Amino acid sequence: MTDYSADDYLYMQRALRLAEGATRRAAPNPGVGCVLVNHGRVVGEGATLALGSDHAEVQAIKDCLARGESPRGATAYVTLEPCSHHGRTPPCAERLVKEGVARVVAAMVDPYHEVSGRGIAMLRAAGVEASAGLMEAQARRAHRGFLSRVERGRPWVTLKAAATLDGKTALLNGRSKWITGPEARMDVQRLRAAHCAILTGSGTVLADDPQLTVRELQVASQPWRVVLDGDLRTDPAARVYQGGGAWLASCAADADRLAAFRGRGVEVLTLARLGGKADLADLLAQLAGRGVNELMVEAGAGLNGAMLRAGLVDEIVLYLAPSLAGDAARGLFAWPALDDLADKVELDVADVGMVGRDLRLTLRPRGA
Ligand code: AOF
Ligand code: ZN
Repeated sequence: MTDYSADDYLYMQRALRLAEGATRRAAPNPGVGCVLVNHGRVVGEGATLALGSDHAEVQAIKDCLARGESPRGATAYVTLEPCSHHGRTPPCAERLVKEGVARVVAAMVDPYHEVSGRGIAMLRAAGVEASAGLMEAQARRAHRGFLSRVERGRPWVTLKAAATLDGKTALLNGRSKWITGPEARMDVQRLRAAHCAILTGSGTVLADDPQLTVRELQVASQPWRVVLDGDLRTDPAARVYQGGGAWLASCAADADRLAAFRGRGVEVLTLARLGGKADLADLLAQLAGRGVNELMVEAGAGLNGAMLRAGLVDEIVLYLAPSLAGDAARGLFAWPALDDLADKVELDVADVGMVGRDLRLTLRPRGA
């Protein structure tokens, strides 16, 4: 166990903040943060750029040199173990050695099979004092999407829902617009912008014809939009399929109908069936295979319920409007009636706050 100083924590905290800002642009790579400290001063910092471009360590070194500072003898704080492999870029561990960095403090070991401890070993072999484990829990949070994809073979899944205080999302006639206020809707835009892909179901596309794009914020690229439509009930002219970046996930094999989607630039993912329904685990595995680290689910009660019951939801962000819609309205999560309250789904509240006039709860399925 390495002993870390109060300063070590402070600099790692700074690296973690850099990491959080880089997550989306770096995907499917982890958005790593790196801070270089020499003689008690920050002399360089950086975060991972887009895929194929510089890793965080190289950015921090370039920043250091651009400031006219020296990385020689410095300590590098990185939120993930420096890589040891020749991937799209040369190994960061090698570069740190070459620049004369004396000490490397990593928040965690990189679970990616090409690295997994070799970066630290490479540094030590070259005489650099290297350790991993400072603020690991925070780093696991910052890199949750990458870690989920590498360790579990599926994206980190955040399910977003908006409901009245009595848990209703729509009237029985399907009307569901404007449950929450403008601030909550803006918050949802920010949430979308932080995700690699947005998943919805055929029911939502048929009922609401949503676009599922980021519109109120500037983004370098739109998240992919994924529609789960097992039986091909949606129309290729639906808004979600327009403008590129849309994927259709279906079990259907109707070549003509699928060709109509492909003709509009929609990519088709063919899913296995499980108990007559599209296999959600297969869907998530395929999304991971396409580099989706973080997936946001914005769907109706059917898909919400199925995802939750399948144990495929990591976090729920629930906006609750201070209004009531009454018993005869649609709920958030559909599944068969329970006979025993012991079968209820238990959640833990991770965070609660207000957005405008609405409540926002962040919830974690217990045991997830
Ligand atoms: C680092 N620093 O900032 C990041 C790392 O094939 P490449 O070159 O794009 O490398 C991808 C792998 O490198 C990725 O899967 C992960 O294991 C690691 N990411 N490593 O030293 C960084 N983003
Ligand atoms: Zn690297």
